[in-house]
Amino acid sequence: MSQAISRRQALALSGAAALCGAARPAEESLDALARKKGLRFGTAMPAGALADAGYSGLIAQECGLIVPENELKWYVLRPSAERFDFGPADRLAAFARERGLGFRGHTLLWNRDEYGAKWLPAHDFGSRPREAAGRMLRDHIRTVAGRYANQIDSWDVINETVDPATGELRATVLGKLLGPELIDICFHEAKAAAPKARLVYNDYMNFGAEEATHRKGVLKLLEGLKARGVPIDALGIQGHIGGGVDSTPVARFSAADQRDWRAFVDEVRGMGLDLLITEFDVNDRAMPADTARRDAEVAALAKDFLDLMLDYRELKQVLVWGLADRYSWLQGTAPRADGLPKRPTPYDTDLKAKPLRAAIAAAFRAAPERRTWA
Ligand code: 9MR
Repeated sequence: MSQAISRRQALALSGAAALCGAARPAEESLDALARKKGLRFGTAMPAGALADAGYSGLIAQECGLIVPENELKWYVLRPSAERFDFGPADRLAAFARERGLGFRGHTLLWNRDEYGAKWLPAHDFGSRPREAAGRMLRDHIRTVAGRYANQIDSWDVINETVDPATGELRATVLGKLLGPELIDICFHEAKAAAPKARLVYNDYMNFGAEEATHRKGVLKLLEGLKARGVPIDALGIQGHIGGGVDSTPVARFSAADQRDWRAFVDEVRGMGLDLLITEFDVNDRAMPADTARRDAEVAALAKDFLDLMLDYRELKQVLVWGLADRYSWLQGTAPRADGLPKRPTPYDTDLKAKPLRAAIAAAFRAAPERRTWA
C-alpha cells in the first residue's frame, strides 16, 4: 500500500469523526472500491458545504476527489472585467488539500452567455474586438489554470459549447468575436498554463433518440479538435440521466438506446480519447412517489448506465453532481408534479445511504480493471 493511500485513509477517518452520528456505510468507501479498478470516485461540492461538518465529512470519507460546483465559473471568479475573486475556489482547494482529496477544474469556459460573467455581454472590446477578446480569454485561462497548476489533475477546458438543438457551436459573445477558433485557443492556453493537467471537453449529450443531434455535434467538435492537433485528453460525459429538465423523462436504458450510446462512445474511444463521468445523478422527476419504489428505479437505471460505461477501460473517473439530496441542483429545477423533494444522489437528506449508493458500489465491484490516470 502506498504512503499516499494510507495518509488518505487516515485523513478520511478523521473526516468520518466529524459526521456527528449520521449513518455511515459499514463497508469500503466508494473511492476505495473505485481505486481497486484503477478508477477514482468524487463529487461536486459548493463552498457553502464547507460549513456543513456532517456533509463535508461524508465527502472526505467517500470520495477521492472533489470538483467546485460553481466556484471556478466566470460569474463567481470575475466580479468585473478587471478583478478576480479566488476566495471561494481557494477555500475548496484548501479543503481538498487538508483532506488528501484530488481537485478537478470546472470550467475554464462555460460557453453559454447565460452562465458566464454578468458584465460580459455589455463589455466594450474597443476598436479591435477580435484581438481584445482573444487577449481576455488567454489572460483568464493563464491566470486560473496557472493558479491551480500543481493541484488540478483535469480541467473541463470547455463546457457545453454544442447546441443540442442544431449540433452546431453555440452563438455566444466570445464565440461571435473569435469564431470556432475560440475552442482551440482555450485548449492551447490551458496546456501552456497547466501542462500536467488532463484537458477535457465536457457536455451533457445523453442516450436516447432525442439526443442524437447533440451526440453528433459533439463528435463533430471532437473530430475537428483531433484533426487540428488540439491538446485534448478526454470527453467528460456529464451523466445527468433520467431526462426531465428540458427533455422527456427517461426511466429505462433500453436495448436500442444502449446500442446507439455504445456507438457514440466507441467513436470517442476511436479518437484516442479517455472518458470521465463528470456530473452523475438520476433525475427522478417522473418516477413513482413511493420512496422505496422510486429509489429502486433510480438505482436500476444508474446500474445499467454505469455497467455499460465501466465496461470501457478508457473511463477513468466517476463524479456525482452532489453526494446527498439536499445539495442537488435538481431540487430547484423542473419540480415533480407532486411537489415531493427529488432523490437523485447516493445519500438522502439525513445523509443516510440509499440504494443508489449500493448500485454505484456494485457497478465498481463488477467493473474490469484499467490503467489508472493518477
Ligand atoms: O449545480 C450547478 C448550480 O448550482 C448552478 O446554479 C448552475 C449554474 O451555474 O450550474 C449547475 O451545474 C451545472 C454544471 O456547471 C454544468 N452542467 C450542468 C450542471 C447542472 O445544471
